[in-house]
Amino acid sequence: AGWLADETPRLDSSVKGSAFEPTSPRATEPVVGPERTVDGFAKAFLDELNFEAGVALKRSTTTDQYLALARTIRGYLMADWLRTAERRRQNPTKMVGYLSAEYLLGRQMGNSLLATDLGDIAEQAMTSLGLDFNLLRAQEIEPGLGNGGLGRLAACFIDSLASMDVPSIGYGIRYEYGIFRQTFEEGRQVEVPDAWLSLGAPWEFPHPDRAVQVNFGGTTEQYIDGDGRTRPRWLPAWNVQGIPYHYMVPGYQNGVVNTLRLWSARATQEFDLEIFNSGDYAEAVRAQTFAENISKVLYPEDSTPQGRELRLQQQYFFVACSLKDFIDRTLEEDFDLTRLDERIIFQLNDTHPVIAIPEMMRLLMDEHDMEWAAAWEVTSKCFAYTCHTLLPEALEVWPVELMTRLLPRHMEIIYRINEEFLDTVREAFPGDELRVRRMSVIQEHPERAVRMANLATVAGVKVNGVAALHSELLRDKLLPDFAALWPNKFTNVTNGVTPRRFIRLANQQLSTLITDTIGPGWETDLERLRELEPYADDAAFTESFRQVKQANKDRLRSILSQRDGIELPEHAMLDVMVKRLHEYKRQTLKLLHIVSMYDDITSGRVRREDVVPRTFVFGAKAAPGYFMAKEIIFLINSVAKTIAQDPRVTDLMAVAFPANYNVTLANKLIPAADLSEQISLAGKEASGTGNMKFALNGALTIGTDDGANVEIRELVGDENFFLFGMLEPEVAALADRGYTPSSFYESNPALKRAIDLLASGHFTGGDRSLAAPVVDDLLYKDRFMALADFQSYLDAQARVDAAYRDVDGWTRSAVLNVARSGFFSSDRSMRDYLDRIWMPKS
Ligand code: GFP
Repeated sequence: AGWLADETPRLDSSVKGSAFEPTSPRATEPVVGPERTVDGFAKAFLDELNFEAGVALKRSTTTDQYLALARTIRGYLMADWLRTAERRRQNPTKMVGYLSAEYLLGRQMGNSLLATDLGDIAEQAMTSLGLDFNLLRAQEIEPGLGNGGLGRLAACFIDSLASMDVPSIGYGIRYEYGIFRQTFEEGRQVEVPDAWLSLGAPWEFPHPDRAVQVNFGGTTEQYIDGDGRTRPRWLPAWNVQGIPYHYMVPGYQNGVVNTLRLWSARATQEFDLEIFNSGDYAEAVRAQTFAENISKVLYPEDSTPQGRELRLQQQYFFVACSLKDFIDRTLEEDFDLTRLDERIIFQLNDTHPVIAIPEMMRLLMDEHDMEWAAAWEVTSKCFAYTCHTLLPEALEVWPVELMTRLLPRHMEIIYRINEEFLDTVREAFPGDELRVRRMSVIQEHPERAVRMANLATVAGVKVNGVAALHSELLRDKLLPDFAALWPNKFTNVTNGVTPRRFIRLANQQLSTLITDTIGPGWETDLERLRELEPYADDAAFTESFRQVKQANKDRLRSILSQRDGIELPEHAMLDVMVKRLHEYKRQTLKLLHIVSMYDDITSGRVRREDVVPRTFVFGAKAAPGYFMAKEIIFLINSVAKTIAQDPRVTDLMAVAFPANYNVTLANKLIPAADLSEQISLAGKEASGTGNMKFALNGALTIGTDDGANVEIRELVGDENFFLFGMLEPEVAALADRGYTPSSFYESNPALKRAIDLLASGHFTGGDRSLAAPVVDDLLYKDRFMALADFQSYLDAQARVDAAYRDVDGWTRSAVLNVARSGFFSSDRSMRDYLDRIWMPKS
């Protein structure tokens, strides 16, 4: 009974840097998961429920059951996870570190079932216990840790990396509240906090023992080190801890499970017991609240200075945690940090994580004793930067004042990086001080600020755009000076989407049809969809294809009816526009088309029998501080309501705007769509990824020559795509000439009628003032030239109608869209990143 001897007291280990020290037990456990049978699954489920949650099946709630089901499924992934990690540790190679402030993951359960191929077993096991499998699945609140395309892209990328067995790790923030839940009150957006963690979080693994300390504020000073060298150091004023939460990222049925590591902020000090005992409870927890705010909400409103500061804190917080985490890993294997680039390439997903660059310099110099030149040598090989925008205002800048106050040591490092960089520029372009000013990492006007995109471009091995056209414009228009200096730094990687979630999970019937037709394996080799091409003319196949589409529409109708109380007509073309609400994406252009169609019908300008019935569906959230976007939402809802109440049109058109568009809803909407609206002003949408998801699910696109639309059209063929609108050079030329939207209004009767009707108050209960913000903006500003593209858009919509009437022709085009869109798999994107950026052959 040796264990009865006195126990060793627990050593008090508060967090210093990383407290994590692995112990070295003698044996490695054989890792086996639960048995892959219905009984095995049912038993594992009951174990979870009884012994983990401490609840008897008879007494359990739906939430208990959902949580136990989730934990059971993850139990099957666990062995693969441990094995993958061990394999990577045994054979360390260069890894990809994806640094992203957003991961719009979507629900985890379906994806995990798919990855483990356990869906049928799980369903039967639940049935055998008398439980409703689908009801349990429906309990999951999706982790909405992202705003839109950028965050969803990150989620697709980590899925592909796992499915391709690429050693990689995703780093980000575990926001306590993700993107807000949208509701409508009298047609206006109201934001409700997204309490996605409220029912428990079965998919995450917190590791408070691996906490990392992150410093902020204070000053810097010079000191003499042990070797008599003068060195700078940071004397921070306050700190927080970052607690890692691990998420499994399962590959598609390949036994690989990678890790997503999201950081949560905690106060370094527990609450102040003395103050608490004195009765001042608010003050006692002040430090705690302050620290925890850092990971409280996704993108706090940044229209206030406090909001902006919090956002910079978030960015530095997760990046500092992640770099420390990774460097500690490499030190575990005694790796020489001057060769760190042989172990990692950090991909900067937009400018949000760019503060990682000076942080890496600081770590190497101040904490690992490297000299500037050596630190720069390695830092400038460890990062690559992806830009996701073309809007100059979307490139982040941080005021020097704020940066100095929050991260004084980083500011010094940024100054020095800039100094050396500007020397390079002056050498390459002697006497060109204007160019120097344009390229400087520090902008002088309107306030002194750090240009994060410039910093990323200076330090990054590569800079890429996210579609061919975007990468071209990025190089030639957004960062032309940098391209002149370093032409080879610029490259393109066209975005992609994971076929696992967006075809296999979202569209099971289409998946079955595809597999029945070309055999399995296309889920990880999407170019194989080409083999469907010959079936575009096969009567049996196209008939099944149409049935699948109809089944998906029926499913959507029933979901919208239950979820939102929206009743859609049974037979109508389903015309869908889902994406963030932003003026450049031009939801207003779509609205003008709807109003124009309504006007044509109600005024008798078209014969009713000539109208192709349409159901228009919108899905979009507006940033809480974005006034115009919210006005547009209100106007869309107003038009929808008026149309629904007007018996003259209800058999011919309907507008649905289900609230709270998210990944879960996308998975139901996209497979049902006939027409995909991708109508941004040319040169403004970097890529789009929704456009790819629709094409892959057999919707035809009506779109401008913008972002990845260009590549979609090239691949699916002109005749299977409805192109409209100005080309990017035409947009630029019009802007140069001076754009006056009212001249389009004056000269185009259809446009004038639509705008007049909108302005008249017809859709807003007779109150003209309610429509005025949007209408006036269109007439007098229209920054994204909706009016200039209106006629061309209407003409294209007429072509859509004609094409839709030809049922066989339309189906053929839809099949060809699927067959020719295999290029848009995020697996292909990952290949391109590997070949062009992360591990180039040369
Ligand atoms: C942004 C860009 C899109 C692009 C994605 C991913 O997404 O054009 O496809 O990033 O690269 F704008 P959103 O924030 O617009 O959704």
